Amino acid sequence: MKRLLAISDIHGELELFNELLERIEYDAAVDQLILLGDYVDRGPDSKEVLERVIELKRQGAIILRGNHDQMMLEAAAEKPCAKENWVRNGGLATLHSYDPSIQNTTLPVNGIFGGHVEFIKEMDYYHETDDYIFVHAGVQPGVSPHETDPYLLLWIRQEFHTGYSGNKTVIFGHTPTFVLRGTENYDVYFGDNQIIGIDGGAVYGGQLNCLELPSKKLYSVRKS
Ligand SMILES: [Mn+2]
Repeated sequence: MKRLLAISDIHGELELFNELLERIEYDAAVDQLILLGDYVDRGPDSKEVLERVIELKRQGAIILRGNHDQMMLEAAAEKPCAKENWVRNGGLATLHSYDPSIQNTTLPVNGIFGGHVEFIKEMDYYHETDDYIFVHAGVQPGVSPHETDPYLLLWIRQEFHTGYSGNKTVIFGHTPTFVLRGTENYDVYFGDNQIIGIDGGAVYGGQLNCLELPSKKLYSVRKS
């Protein structure tokens, strides 16, 4: 059986991401890699992570959208307040990965991302199989992902974490597992309501996790 390999919230941490792909011995010919979004912001190498992700998509990986990817998209589209909102959420680190000379006060955005904005626009909000739903933040309890406001798929937290009771297991990132637990534990979180949180808070000094399915085997890397 094909291995499903889920990774989330890379946040510009290219070195950790590459290290994790090596650790899991990812082979595009036999494995299905699913990335759950938030490739950019806060970490040092957002541009390079997106370049890597583009390459992985070409080889067959499923690439989902996160709220940070969405914020970058909206900033690039010059939506009102979008740049300020993005910068408040770690977007300046992403801008610096494209152009180290960018100052907080000027924020030129248009045109510096090359094809990356178009690439983000192609990202799906969720991926559903017979057994699983893969999504960045979660789903609205009682509502199919197809009928859910995409904003919630990118941003939902508590309502999903405590309220989900569907049959399919939901694999998600967005809320770091140490927050889900309320303890300093960055491992993958298995809720008793069929939810599995995999964001190990790598960019906050935690770890980058990979969940292998259906085996539920776990892998993780952290900064040395
Ligand atoms: Mn997120």
